[in-house]
Amino acid sequence: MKIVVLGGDGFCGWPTALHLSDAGHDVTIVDNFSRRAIDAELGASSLTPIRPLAERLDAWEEVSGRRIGFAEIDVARDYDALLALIGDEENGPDAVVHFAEQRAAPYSMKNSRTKRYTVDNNTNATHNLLCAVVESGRDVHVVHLGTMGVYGYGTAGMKIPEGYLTVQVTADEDAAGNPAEEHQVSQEILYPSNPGSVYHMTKVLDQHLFAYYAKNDRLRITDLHQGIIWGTHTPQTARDERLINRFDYDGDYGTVLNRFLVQAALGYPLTVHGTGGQTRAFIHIRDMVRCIELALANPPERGDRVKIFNQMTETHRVRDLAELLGRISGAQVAHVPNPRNESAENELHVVNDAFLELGLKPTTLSDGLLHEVEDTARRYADRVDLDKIPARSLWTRGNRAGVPEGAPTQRP
Ligand code: USQ
Repeated sequence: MKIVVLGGDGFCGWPTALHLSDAGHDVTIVDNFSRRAIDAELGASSLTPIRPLAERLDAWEEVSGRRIGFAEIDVARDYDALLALIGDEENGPDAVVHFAEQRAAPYSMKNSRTKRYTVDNNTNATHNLLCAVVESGRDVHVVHLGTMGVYGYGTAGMKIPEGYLTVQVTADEDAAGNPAEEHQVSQEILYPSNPGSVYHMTKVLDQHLFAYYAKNDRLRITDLHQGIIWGTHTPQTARDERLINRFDYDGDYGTVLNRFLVQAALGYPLTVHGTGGQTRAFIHIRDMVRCIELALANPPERGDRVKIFNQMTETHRVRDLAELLGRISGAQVAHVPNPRNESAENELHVVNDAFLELGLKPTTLSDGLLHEVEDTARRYADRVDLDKIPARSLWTRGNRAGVPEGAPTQRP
C-alpha cells in the first residue's frame, strides 16, 4: 500500500512510519516540524536524543534497505501542496494516517494563544485533508488518531461503546410528519461528547467533520479513539540509536505513566495530581503501531459511516500506578495540587472488542516493560531538566500546581 503519514516526525508518527515501512508498505512522511518548534518555545526537549528527520531517514534506509519519502508541508496552512501530494495520479496514496495535530491537553490550556493555535491547527489540518481527498477524486482511506477523551471519563452505567450509541426517542409524528400516536423510535448517534480540554475538544470537532464527509462524499474514514500511550521503543526504533523515538517528561507533553517512570528513575517524588483518583485508558506504544496497521488493513466500504475503534487495552487509576511504581522501584509519591479541572475520582469501563477481534494481542502493564522504560530514563538522566517536571499549565485561575515537597533540585 502507498501510505502517507501526516505528522510522521512525532511521538506516534515516527514509530508508525517505521512499522509500516518494515511491513513492506511504501511510506511517505509529511511534517512541518511543529513539535520540535514547540520544544524550542517551551525550552523543553525529549529525554531521548532524537536526530534530525533527514538523519533518521538515512539511518532507516541503512538498517532496513527501505527508503521512506518526506515532504515538508504544513497541513493546516498549505492546502495546495497537500492536494498535489494526495492527488498525484501515479504516486498518490491509498491511505493517509493523520497525526498532524497539537496533542497535549496542558499545552492547549496554557493561554489564549495556545488555545487558538490548537483549534486553528487541528481543525484546519483535518478539514484540509478531507477537502483534498474529495478534490483529488481519488479513493483514499483516511485513518485518524483521535482520543478516548472525546467521551469524557465518566460512566453512564455501561461500558463506553466504540463510537456509537443506540438511543430510543419518543416520537409523535409519522414518517411524513403527520401527528401520530406516541411510539418509540431507535436511533444511532455518536456517543455524547464531554471533552476535558481545548485539545480534546478539537478531536470532538474532528468527529463531526468525519461524519459529514463520510455521509456527503462517501469518504472511507477510520477514527481511532486512543488512550494514553506508555513506553517509547518499538522493535523498529530500537534497531539503531539514530532511530530512537522521542520521550516527553515535561509538564505539558509528558503523559502520566511515562512521567512517573522518569520521576522514579530520578528519585523525584511522583507527581500525582490531587488524590490521583482519575482512571484512564492506556495502550503500549507497540500496540499502537499494530492497531494502525490493523485499521489500514480493514477499511470501511465507501458509503459506510465512520468506523470507530477504541484503541486502548487496559484502564488504571493514577494513584494505583504511582503505588505500583513505589513498590517496584521504591519511588516516593507526592500528592500535588491538581492543575486541571477534572473529577477527583472516576470509574472507566470501555469496550475494545473490535481490535481484539482483528487479532490484537494486548501488551499489558508488566514489571519487565516498566523497568525497560525506567532503564531508558536512567540512561538519559543527564538530559533531564528538573525544572520542566512540574505541570504548570492551569485549567482555571483558581487552580494551583507545584513542585512536590522533597523534590530534588539537581539530577542524581
Ligand atoms: N496526571 C497526574 N500527574 C502527572 C500527569 C498527569 O496525576 O504528572 C493525571 C492528569 O491529571 C490526568 C491523567 O493523569 O488525570 C492523564 O493525564 P495525561 O497527561 O497522561 O493524559 P492526557 O492529558 O489526557 O492526554 C494524553 C495525550 C493525548 C491523548 C490522551 C488520551 O497527551 O494526546 O489524546 O492522553 S486520553 O487521556 O485517553 O484521552
